[in-house]
This record gives sequence, structure tokens and C-alpha cells, in this order.
Amino acid sequence: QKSRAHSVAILGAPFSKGQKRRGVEHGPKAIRDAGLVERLSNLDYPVHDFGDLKFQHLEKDEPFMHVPFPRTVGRANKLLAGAVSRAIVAGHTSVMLGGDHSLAIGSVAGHAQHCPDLCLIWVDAHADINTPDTSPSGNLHGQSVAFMLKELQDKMPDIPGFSWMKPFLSSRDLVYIGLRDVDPGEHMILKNLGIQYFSMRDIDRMGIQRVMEVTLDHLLARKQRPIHLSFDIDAFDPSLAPATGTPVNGGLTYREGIYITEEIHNTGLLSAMDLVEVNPVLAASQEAVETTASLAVDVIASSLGQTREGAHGVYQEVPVSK
Ligand code: HAR
Ligand code: MN
Ligand code: MN
Ligand code: MN
Repeated sequence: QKSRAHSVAILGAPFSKGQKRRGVEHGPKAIRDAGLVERLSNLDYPVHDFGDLKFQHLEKDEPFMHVPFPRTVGRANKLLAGAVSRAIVAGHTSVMLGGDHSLAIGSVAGHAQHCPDLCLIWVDAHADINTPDTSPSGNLHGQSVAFMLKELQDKMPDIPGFSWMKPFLSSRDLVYIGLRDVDPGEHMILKNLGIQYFSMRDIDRMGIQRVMEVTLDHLLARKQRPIHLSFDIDAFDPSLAPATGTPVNGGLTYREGIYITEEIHNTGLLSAMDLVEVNPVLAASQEAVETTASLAVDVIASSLGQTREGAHGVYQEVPVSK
């Protein structure tokens, strides 16, 4: 079915404390510089760029267990949740530009405040479902989903900075696509909770067309509901998205990535999305930055309705000069 024309809100989230490498806070600027707003203006709805959120710097933020910057990450996500929630209430499709993937906590939580029946599609090389106890790194960008899931509530300690939120998502309302670097504890959780996921091996076996069919059927067959798409640029092969903090070989091709977003657009149910982990500082060259950022723009534009077969609308019939 066709989506009704919907306005788009762009929210920049220049934040990097969900992991230890510098530079991912420059993701929003790199994505805008690659022409995001111009590209979206070719689609037929208003685009509002609300600029960048201003995150507070906390002087004193001791690690919790081996988890760094818990209060800084918690507070940033609280701020982001409010911004996303307001964008949804105002009737926009929310597009959050990261920043690291810990920001999905606030983005999905804010979306869920007004769309409690939302479902989540997580496109990523990583599952980001570690708890502080299973996390090998301690980094919160590898734990975002664990904060959301009701089924993991009793496995999550009280992490300072996160008392503003409660888990809100059921594990059956989540599907992963693109996984190829999953920690042992994460694999245990995926299996234990029966979470639907498609690893790169599954994509090799089934093809991306079938993967999307099963994904959308799993999430939408019982009822139509708002979709949150959380897209980590490292889902793509590093040859396509080199400017990112934790690249993993054997990722999505360009066509697989765009097919995913086209299919999501075609449901007419996309309500909010994240585009995260573009890190311009880690690229080997300016060209590598531009390749990665321009891919991010393609993912967002295609999620919002840009097609590969072109668009009619300008012409009612084939024109002839008189
Ligand atoms: N699984 C590893 C950890 O928990 C690395 C995951 C983080 N990398 C990301 N997120 N870019 O998708 O530390
Ligand atoms: Mn991620
Ligand atoms: Mn990742
Ligand atoms: Mn459309």
C-alpha cells in the first residue's frame, strides 16, 4: 500500500559516549554535508531540519562495573527521547542522525511513548543486546536493545542515568537483519528469547527478498503497526561504509541494503528511524568519508520513498511538443 505524504523531522544527535572512539559525534554533519536535505526535498513532503541536540557534558561520571559514561549516556538518551516523542506527536516521521548506537535507546523509547505498539527492525552487523554482565567491552552502544526488552528486565542492573526509563518492547516485536559479529552472551539471549534474526549467512541462503517477506510477516501479520527502523551503517560491507568504528567483513551489498529500506517504505508504516555509527574521523581519506555519508543519505531517502524505478507525478501523460 502507499504511504500518505508525511512530513519529516531531522534530529541531529552528535554524541559518542556510548563507545570509546572519538569522531562519531561528527556523523550528523557528515550526513548533512552529503546532501540529505536536498535529496529529501525531491520527495513530496515537507522536511524540517531541527538541527543538532545539545548534549550536556558531565564532569563526574564514574564507570558502573566496566561500563563507561553511564550517566552521560543516560542523560543524552533522556533528552533525545523527549525530542523524538515531540516530533512524533507533531505528526512527523522522525529521522535521528547519530552519533553512536546507544542513541537508539532514547530514540525508540521516545517513539514508544506515543506508539506503544511499535515494532523494531534492527539492521546491523552487531546485535547490541549485551547486558553489562555479558558485554565484553562495557560499551553501551553494544547494549541498547537490552535496555528496551521487557524479557531482560531482571537481567539488567540499575545503571545510573537510566532511572527515567522502563523496558517497553517485547522480544517478538523485534527483528534483526545483517548480523555477523555476535558475542556469546548475545547469542544465548537471542536463542533463549526466540528472537527472529537474519544473519548474513541467512541472507546468503534465503536471499534478501525472502528475508524481508518473513521479517514483515513476523512483525505485521497479526496487526498493522508503526515501524521503527534502527539502521547501523556497519551493516553494510566495509568496502561500502569504511567510515565506522567497528567494521566487520562480509556485510550487506548496496542493493541488499536499499532493498530492505524500499520494502520498509512500501509498508507505509515507517514512523521513525535512526542512522547511526557514521564516523568521519576514522576514515582513511576524505573520499571514504563521502562514500559512507552518501550511502547513509541513500538509506534515509530510500526509507522515505525514493525509488530505483523513478517517480511519476510530474506528468499525467507522455508530453508532446506542439
Ligand atoms: N558486541 C560488541 C560489544 O558489545 C561490539 C558491538 C558494538 N559495535 C557497534 N554496535 N557498532 O553495533 O562491545
Ligand atoms: Mn549497532
Ligand atoms: Mn554495529
Ligand atoms: Mn511513497
